[in-house]
Amino acid sequence: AVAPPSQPPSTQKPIAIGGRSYRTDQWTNTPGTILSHIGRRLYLDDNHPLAITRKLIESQFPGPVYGNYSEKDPVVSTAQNFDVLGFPLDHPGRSRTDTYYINDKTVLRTHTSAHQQAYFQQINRNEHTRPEEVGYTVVADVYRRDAIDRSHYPVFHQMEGARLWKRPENNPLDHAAETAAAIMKDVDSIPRHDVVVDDPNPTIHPERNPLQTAHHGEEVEAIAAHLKRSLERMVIKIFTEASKAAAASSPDQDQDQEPLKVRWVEAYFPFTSPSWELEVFWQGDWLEILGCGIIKQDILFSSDVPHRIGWAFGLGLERIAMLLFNIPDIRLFWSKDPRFLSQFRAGKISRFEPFSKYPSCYKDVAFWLPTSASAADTTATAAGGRIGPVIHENDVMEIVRVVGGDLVEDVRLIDAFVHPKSGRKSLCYRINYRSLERTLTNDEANELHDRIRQKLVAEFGVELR
Ligand code: FA5
Ligand code: MG
Repeated sequence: AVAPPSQPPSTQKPIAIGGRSYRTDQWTNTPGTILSHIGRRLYLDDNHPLAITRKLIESQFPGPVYGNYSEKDPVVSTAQNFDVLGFPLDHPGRSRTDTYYINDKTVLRTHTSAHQQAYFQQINRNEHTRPEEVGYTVVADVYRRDAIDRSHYPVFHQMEGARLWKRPENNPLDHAAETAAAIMKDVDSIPRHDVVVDDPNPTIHPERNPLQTAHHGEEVEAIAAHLKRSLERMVIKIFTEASKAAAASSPDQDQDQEPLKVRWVEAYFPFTSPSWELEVFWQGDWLEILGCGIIKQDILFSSDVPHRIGWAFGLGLERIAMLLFNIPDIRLFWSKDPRFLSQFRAGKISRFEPFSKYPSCYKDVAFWLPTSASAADTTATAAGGRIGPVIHENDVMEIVRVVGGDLVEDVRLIDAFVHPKSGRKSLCYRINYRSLERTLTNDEANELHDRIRQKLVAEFGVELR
């Protein structure tokens, strides 16, 4: 199990969110700077790029089959976020270094999958009033303690989607062929596309990407086909719109745009099997757009829909919006600057024209980890890991976030070594201070940097170098 936090019991007051009060305890690690993002609901502002992106994707998952929803309240139980979905007790996602806890039983959701069970239950409740609605999309803000750079922000937005089919109630495995044939009719009704999609792996791999053999048979090939065709179609629609916008913004330039390249890769999630990720080749690199898979039957059993089978996916809205609108920095989504907001119109995909880019101000902080660090702990500090027995890289990021807020563009580990004699470990992080809206003075950056240095000493007992 995840080790309980070592800090002394918290003396914090209750936390108020959306008119409700939550007790705090030694698990609480959500700062006010994060809480202040709750309730913005950017995806509801019609002229905001996240709302435009949401609508474009929802249009690919229309009614009456799919209901399109959003979830306002980000506070969920650890049961909803983890247990129901089959996260093992030692899964790193449960750790306080990765997740914002309100208290031991309550977190800010780390993904929209926290609502899967509720939406499956809704499909069951509406079985007679809205029998065609066997799928859904849901958009929501999600929260993660993570790295700081132009594509990571502690608050971002996901869209989850799922689609279920009914199976015979008795011995569904004996009727797998019939179910598969029925599902293939739905696959055939998805409009074809002519983009070449790389999909080198078998749909099911016994070790790497197993079928849930106790519950599923050949229907899974049909469901996988439906899932993949639906998501390919959505991604192709998005990228076709993006290239149209690019062409419109520079009409006389010869479009030396590369053709769209899309590929499927095997993946792992505790709540789907088999699972896949969809990647798009964008500006020289494969970019992960979404994760998806065949829903674990145990979740359907515990969500009042035991006689159904289906797929689910989860995607990052910012990631898609950044591609669609050519938005270079994820912090911009939160900007209230009219130079940003005035560039977007409901229903229109356009190229973002950066207003002037202000200068970067790089400052390094180097420190020795506390000597209590065992000499054996010399593991290289690759990004995103535990950097000492008491410090996780995300904890360093959190100090930078709390002090520097949106004035920090990115933080990178630039040096790490172990002193050959003392065995002490030294780290150096480079912080890039840059406002999106104005030029920072060197004094301002120095002041922030000093506070970050002092906080590293006060909270982790590091020795500054
Ligand atoms: C999940 O969150 C799963 N819940 C997705 C899922 C749903 C799988 C249903 C299967 C069935 P993951 O952590 O990979 O998976 O995030 C999903 C997507 O969110 C990513 O593909 C990416 O597009 C986006 N994403 C993840 N982390 C970030 C981040 N820090 N900033 C922006 N987007 C992110
Ligand atoms: Mg992923």
